[in-house]
Amino acid sequence: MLDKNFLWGTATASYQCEGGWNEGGRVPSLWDEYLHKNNLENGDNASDHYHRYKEDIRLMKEGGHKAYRFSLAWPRIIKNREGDVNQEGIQFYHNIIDECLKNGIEPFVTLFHWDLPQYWEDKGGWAEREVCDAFVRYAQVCFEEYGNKVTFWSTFNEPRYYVFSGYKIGNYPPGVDDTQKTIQASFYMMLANALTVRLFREMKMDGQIGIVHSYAPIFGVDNSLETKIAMRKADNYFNNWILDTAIKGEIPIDMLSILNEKYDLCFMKVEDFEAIKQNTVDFVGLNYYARALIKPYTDGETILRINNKGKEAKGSSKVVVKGWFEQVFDNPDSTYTEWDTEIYPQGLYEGIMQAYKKYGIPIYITENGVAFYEDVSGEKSVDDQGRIHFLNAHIDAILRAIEDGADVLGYFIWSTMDLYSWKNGHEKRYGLVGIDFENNFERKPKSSFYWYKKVCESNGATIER
Ligand code: GCO
Repeated sequence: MLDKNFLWGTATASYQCEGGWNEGGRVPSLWDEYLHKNNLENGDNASDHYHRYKEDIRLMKEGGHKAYRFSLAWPRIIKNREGDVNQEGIQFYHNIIDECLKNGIEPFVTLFHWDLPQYWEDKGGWAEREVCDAFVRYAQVCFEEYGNKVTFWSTFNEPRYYVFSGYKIGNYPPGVDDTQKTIQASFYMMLANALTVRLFREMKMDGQIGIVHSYAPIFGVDNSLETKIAMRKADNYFNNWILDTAIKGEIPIDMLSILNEKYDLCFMKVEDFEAIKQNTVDFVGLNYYARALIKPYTDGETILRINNKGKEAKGSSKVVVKGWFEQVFDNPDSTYTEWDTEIYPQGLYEGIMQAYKKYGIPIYITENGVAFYEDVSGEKSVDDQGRIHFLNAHIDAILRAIEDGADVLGYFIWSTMDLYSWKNGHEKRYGLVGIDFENNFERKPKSSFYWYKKVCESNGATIER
């Protein structure tokens, strides 16, 4: 039997759901700047959660949810590099947290889900130590304000994804391919994680602090030695760099020595390593969409982003990171979502078992879900049986892992409602609740919403096994 305190919930991120981008004293984030400048579809209004959070939280309650994972927007809370606080922004999150508590929903708060204030991006963003220190000051404001109401804190959402997309692959802002900066940004985020954990302990906060990682459990195409070596390198790149560092306080040494051959690591100070060693997290949040299937990369090989239908892949899960590492190989025998993510629930079971054996700390599955193209404009609600099937299989994988001894304490579906998807606009719909973006942001629960309500209310007993 699942523990009665298991946290069933859903998740969002501030930039992807709030809108109100220039309201309430919010200053621009790097995403506002980048999307506006490049004339790309943006999250100016997103899901209009800024104005409709009460309705959204009421729906969560109606849906039987026990927790809500969301992020605080740094650009709403801190006005400038001097650290001046924006009271209106502070109040907005008090309102959200209070509304959750009033409705019996546990707030599960992320401090950073990618919306760095543009005033820090102007100073070089996460590749600079100054930003790392500024983050800790921002965290302190949040702890002081919300500390007596919030039990679950996460420092970062998916640092690996943010850093590599922005600094190496270049498909997210700042949109460059610069390995030296990639290393600096990764390091400073992990240092900021440790310094924030230290602050949390020093302030004697009544709660727990963790980190949320985009987890890609590693599988090999065969059992050869070459593949095993490739898998280890890929694991360092995909997972260990974040997980070993945050949970064990150790940056993978084989990765550092490879990087040291070509790049300048002198910016890493002895006291940084000490801080990382001494300040590790209480829990880990794993976001699971798909595994990484690895085949060794031969230098000079042409890398194609091809999906199983022979077309160019849209999904970022198949983007190859040449150099750091090996290739993520599309498995032609697998099934894929409409957005080209491989569907592989067994990877979640195996990933949890591996992570639990290796780290032994409590795990929350902080994101899991599937995107479809859906038409929500009609009178009838969307009958998303494909999503129900997907979620059922993944929750089953989690329940099996728990039965086999893993300490998984909560599960959050991505996403609460349809959102703005980074660079994919509003077409990529993950929500249990549909949003008619064209029609006054009307909220329209899909079949999966009612299905999940039963799962939450029965504490998982309605999952088909
Ligand atoms: C998307 C992505 C995101 C992420 C989330 C990561 O399509 O935009 O899938 O929604 O899942 O922001 O934490």
